[in-house]
Amino acid sequence: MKEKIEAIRQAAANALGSASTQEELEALRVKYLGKKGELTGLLKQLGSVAPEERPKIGQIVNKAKQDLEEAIANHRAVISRAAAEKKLALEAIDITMPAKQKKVGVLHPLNRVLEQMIDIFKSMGFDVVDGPEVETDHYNFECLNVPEDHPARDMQDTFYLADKLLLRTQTSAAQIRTMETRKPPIRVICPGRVFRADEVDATHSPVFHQIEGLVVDKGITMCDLKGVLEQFAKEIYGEDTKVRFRPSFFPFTEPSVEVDVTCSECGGKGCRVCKGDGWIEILGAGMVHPNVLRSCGIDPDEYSGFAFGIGLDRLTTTKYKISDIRLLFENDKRFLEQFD
Ligand code: 2NL
Repeated sequence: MKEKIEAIRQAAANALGSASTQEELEALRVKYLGKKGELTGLLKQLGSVAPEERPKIGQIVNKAKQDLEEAIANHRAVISRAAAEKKLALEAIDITMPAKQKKVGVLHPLNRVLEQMIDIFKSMGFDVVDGPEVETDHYNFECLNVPEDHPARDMQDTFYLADKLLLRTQTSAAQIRTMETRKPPIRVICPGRVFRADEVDATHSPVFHQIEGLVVDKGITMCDLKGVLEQFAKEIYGEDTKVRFRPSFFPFTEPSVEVDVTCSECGGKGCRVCKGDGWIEILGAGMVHPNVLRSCGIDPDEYSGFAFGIGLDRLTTTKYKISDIRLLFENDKRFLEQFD
């Protein structure tokens, strides 16, 4: 009997040494200590042991059971500690790793330049006004002193939706509405999309963007026009930029001017960007024609004003040296991402 106990004890100790999971431990416990377990079985055989030996043998078996229970409990603790340590090691976070950069969108180059322009004009006291893209002949042409037979009114140049209903060719109409509803002093700019039935090429698109400005008050002169536009040009192109005003013609202004700035690429010496000229045209402007003031109910003998129109697309392409206006409308991410 003693040898049997010793053999089982030895076998159990060996099995315990090679058990590495909780499941294996549990199987081991059942094998030796369960209801039908080997050590439990020994206790049942006590009857066949000589009576004087029984207490001794019983004690030895119980001791073996106790030792094994203790050993299993210890081993259980070791295994679960090892498992917890392994889990922690797997979940460890290396806080010295560089963070993943989340890609966020960037402003479209047109919006970048637009925001800059709005900031400049706001700082000079201008409000931003908005208007519909679908306009009437009345607001788009008639109020602006554009004669019935003017080529701009031709189907070739303007998108008509119906008789006397069209896609605005400039944002002036929004300013006409402003003059109808506000009393001078008026200082507004109106940015927006405009439409012309142009052939598409590197410098023309049937949809493009304009920012028009309008100032109306008592005693407004060409000096105010020059001062505001010169300040604008210097803020957009840099303090060293020179500005020149050339006589021009628009039906809605008299006198009218076109405004050039010294080429920001070559500083006025002449290069590929300015086509050797040294100057780049950036906008058209003039003193608001008395007929336009009159059509909005403003007395031209009491008030005067100046207005200007700036092509946002051309300003953007020259500022960022973009070779083709179509790039602004294709929404190719590879192009847009460059304006980070
Ligand atoms: C250009 C430049 C211009 C205006 C737009 C304007 C607006 C009102 C009254 C008078 Cl409400 N004028 N806008 C003035 C001069 C030039 O645009 O190149 N246009 C074809």
